[in-house]
Amino acid sequence: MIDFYGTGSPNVFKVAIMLEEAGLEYRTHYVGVLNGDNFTPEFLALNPIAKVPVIIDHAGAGPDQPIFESGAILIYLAETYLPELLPAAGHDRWEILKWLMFQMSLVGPMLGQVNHFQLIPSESDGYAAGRYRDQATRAYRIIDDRLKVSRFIAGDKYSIADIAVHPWMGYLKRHGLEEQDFPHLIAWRELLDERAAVKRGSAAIAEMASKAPQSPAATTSATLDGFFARRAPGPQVDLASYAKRGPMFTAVADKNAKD
Ligand SMILES: N[C@@H](CCC(=O)N[C@@H](CS)C(=O)NCC(=O)O)C(=O)O
Repeated sequence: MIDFYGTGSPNVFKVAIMLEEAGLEYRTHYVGVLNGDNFTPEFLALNPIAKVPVIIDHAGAGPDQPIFESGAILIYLAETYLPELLPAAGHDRWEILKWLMFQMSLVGPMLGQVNHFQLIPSESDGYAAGRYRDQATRAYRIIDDRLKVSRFIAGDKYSIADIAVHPWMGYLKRHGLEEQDFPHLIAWRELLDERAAVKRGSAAIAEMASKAPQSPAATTSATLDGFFARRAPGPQVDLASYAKRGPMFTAVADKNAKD
């Protein structure tokens, strides 16, 4: 049995897909990151960085070694349960790890910051917002170019690199880009959307997302300052306008809303 801590977000979605691909038994624990539940002593004991996802694999690493950071979780689960998604050695392993690191270092952080700047009034910081938008566009372009010459992200086989990148690609339209300009990315995204494990993982994430505060009023400015790790109060967050772009923090629901 695996305890799986998360919320409705792309980094958590990666882990849900992987657990489903491996056919593992797991129970989900919703962590209300918008309300600071990730800063409780209990949660900090699992992850001192105060972020989801986290897993505890009672049959493997055990409760003494919770695993955090979605890339590390994917590596752990592949090596422990599904080595075809990350071979133990050789050419394919390094292709997969290179592209996984690209996702962890560029795709997640840059697209995540675009999400952040979409939450506050656009005039709050034009230079920073523009820079993140440019870097995110660069990441989307790299992925489309890669998928023009490669069936999957790391080569001709589905791997944990695909699982890491896919959940973030639901934001493309919301980030102001046109799907028709990224045809290879969209074709690959649709191929992955059809996988049974992705559908089941998506349902698990939708269930976690449904526990998030439904009304902006349920989240206070002070907790959002905490969520954004602001040292001083920042621009007022406009959750209502953000919500109008589609359901919050769920790449999956974004896509469903679009369909
Ligand atoms: N690099 C981390 C990022 C995880 C992350 O940013 N998680 C967000 C939810 S999407 C979170 O827990 N944010 C709460 C916070 O930063 O306080 C990973 O890939 O696991």
